[in-house]
Amino acid sequence: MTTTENPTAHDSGNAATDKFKSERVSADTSTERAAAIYRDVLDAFKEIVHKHEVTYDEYRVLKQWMIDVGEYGEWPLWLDVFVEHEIEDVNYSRNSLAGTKGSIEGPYYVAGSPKLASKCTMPMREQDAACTPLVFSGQVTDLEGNGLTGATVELWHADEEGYYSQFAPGIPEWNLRGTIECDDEGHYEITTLQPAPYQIPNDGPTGWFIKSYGGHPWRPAHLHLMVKAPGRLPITTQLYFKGGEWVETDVATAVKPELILDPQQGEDGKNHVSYNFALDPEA
Ligand code: MBD
Ligand code: FE
Repeated sequence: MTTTENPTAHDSGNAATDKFKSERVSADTSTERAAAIYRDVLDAFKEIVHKHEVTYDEYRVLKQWMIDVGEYGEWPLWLDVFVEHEIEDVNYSRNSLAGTKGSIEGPYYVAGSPKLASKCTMPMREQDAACTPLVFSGQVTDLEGNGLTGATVELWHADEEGYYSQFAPGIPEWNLRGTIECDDEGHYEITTLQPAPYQIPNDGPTGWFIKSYGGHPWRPAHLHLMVKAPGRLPITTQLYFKGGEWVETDVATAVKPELILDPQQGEDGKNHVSYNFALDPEA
């Protein structure tokens, strides 16, 4: 089934799972806290099972589906699409933070992308360069709008077909991924391509899950960003495009009104947009 021309959910799922597994994670959760969370999770299950009078057939389908999600390597995908936005909300969108809003990381971030100058073009192939160029400029600042020295902007996004490098075969390793080193005042000017709406891999169990409730697998066109500066709280976020398809009904529930760009076509035929990132001080 697997061909190089048509990457499958199995390919991208397993690549995301392998990447995730390569770093062992841990959390310093106390026994008391674990007990409280465990009780609430099981209470929620109990309420749902009783409310809907879940049948044995449905229970067995759940078991089978969970096994399938694991075998397709789709836990990073499914969790980041359906759960991560709530985790992000609780942890980064608190009232005490005043800087640029965050959004979910998703399953396709890779640390260590090539360093690029403050004025740069993203690593891309000829076929990417044939798309409408997007010139994305701005400044990384503190909460008062002062430029920050030593800031970096990590950018990653899908190609025109909706594939991310390292998660689909046949794409150069760092295609459309880069770590932009801003100038001494936090400025950057990045030329990339205008991304297209994005269909999450849906020929596997996550796709089956979405079909089972009559949903759609689309995310609006988006850029992924991680912005850092010394002494500042880093942010992970995404930017979207005004009026774009699926902006109102993102399958991953990750759009925020503050994160929508409105690029304008310049006389050079390229789309141009400016966006600044304000970073909160480190806690
Ligand atoms: C993506 O590109 C993405 O951004 C998310 C959140 C989930 C799946 C694929
Ligand atoms: Fe994405």
